[in-house]
Amino acid sequence: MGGRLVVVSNRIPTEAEPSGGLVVALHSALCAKGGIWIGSHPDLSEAPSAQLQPIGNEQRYTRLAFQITQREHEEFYLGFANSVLWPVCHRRGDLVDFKRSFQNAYMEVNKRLARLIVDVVEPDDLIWIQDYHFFPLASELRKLGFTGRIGFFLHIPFPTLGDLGALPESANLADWLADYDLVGLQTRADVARCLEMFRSQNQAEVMLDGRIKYGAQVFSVRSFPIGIDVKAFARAASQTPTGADLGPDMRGEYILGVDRLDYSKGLPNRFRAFAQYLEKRPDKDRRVSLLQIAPPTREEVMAYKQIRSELEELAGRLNGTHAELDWTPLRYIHRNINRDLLARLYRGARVGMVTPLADGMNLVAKEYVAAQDPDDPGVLVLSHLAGAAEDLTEALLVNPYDIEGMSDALSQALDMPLEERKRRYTACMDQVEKTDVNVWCNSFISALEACEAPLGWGNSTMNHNPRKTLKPAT
Ligand code: ADQ
Repeated sequence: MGGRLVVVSNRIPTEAEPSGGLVVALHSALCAKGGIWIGSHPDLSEAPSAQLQPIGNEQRYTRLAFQITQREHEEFYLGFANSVLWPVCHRRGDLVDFKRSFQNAYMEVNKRLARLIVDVVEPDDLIWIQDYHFFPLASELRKLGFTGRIGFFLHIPFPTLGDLGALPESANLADWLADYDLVGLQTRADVARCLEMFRSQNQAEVMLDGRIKYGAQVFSVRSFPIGIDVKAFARAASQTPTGADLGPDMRGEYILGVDRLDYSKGLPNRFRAFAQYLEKRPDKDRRVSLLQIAPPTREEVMAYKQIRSELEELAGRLNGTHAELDWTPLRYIHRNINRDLLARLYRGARVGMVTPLADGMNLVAKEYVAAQDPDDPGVLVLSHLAGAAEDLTEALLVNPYDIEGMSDALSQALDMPLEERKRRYTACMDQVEKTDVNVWCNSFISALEACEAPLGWGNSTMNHNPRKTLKPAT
């Protein structure tokens, strides 16, 4: 089937050979199919230009950047995307900070981007839009006359009907999603919540083949669990014998947490569960430490400032209570770590602790599994509220609100016999391999290619080069 792949994401990679599982998978798909990657570039000048700007020297596909202004960064990115949509999708309606100007900026950026995109796409291109920054982008492209196939993938949880009530009426997720041909979500539970939203709408009908009819539109909602580059991660983790180059402090037993410093990641309860484990541990001579790596993000947003100071207070109290002259139980690092070192830290950790309160998938859980030594694997303690728990059922599943339960799971993981560790690791690793990042990327693209979308441009009076005659939306 013809047609180029056109990927749209909030940020565009600027390196020639980008790193990070998702970015690498999209880069490989674009190299194989040819096409365009469109995203915002943080270093472009302040005023948005009238067209997308080519960046980089990549020969196999084109990278095109758009600009957002400082005001748009505050109102579109930090505002509507990360102070409204992010908390709504992560079941934290209490943290929603809504202003009309945020929603206006969100719509303006999506409208402007749609106008820039129609100038570079062809009718049989496949457009694949990534994530919550661009929910209304298909609607804006349709208004400009594009009727080719458009897919959307949501990386974060699909909100419950109750949580959707925190959105303003004019931000109608159902209207926005119905303009896609294929809506991809992380898990089967996300699909169930999305269908529940459509079932609550009068004009929606879930058809016998599973597609949704919404007014005149027919489209599909399916789960495509995202994964990692398993081989690359396992290779990086096994390059150095466990602990050998990690410094003297890392040779003891440690529990590892790796998360962006986000309130959805459940870090305060993780610290509390570890403190409780230390209080209750049967063998007082056993010095297990917790290494928590948590680089700050979105620091301008109040809820992120608050979580940072809450954690600093908890960490200080925990170490003040439990540290000894020659032992610090909690090491808490606010930095990004080189990925090879990260892989070795995963491999050296007796326990990988991944306990978000809500998470679309959680790639750290999969990276921890992929990095283990098959002959002496560590144990993954995983929140049942992470998308990853839908398939990694042989991890030690915990409720991240139950601090005693998590503290018990830590004891169980640290004392687990080798045979049980191997059995659980093998089952988890099977799943991680089955749903790696290339499977995710290729299965989404094949499903989008298989969608029957009328090709061409909406207005039949626009014939041979309709794009030139399209009027920008007002
Ligand atoms: P995130 O919320 O960012 O992703 P996650 O899936 O765990 O969460 O991915 C984080 C990535 O950043 C991992 O690859 C991890 O190794 C890396 N990382 C974290 N801290 C790091 C550090 N200090 N140094 C280096 N690397 C670090 C969103 C959704 C998730 C979904 C992904 C992909 O919130 O639910 O799994 O997108 O769809």
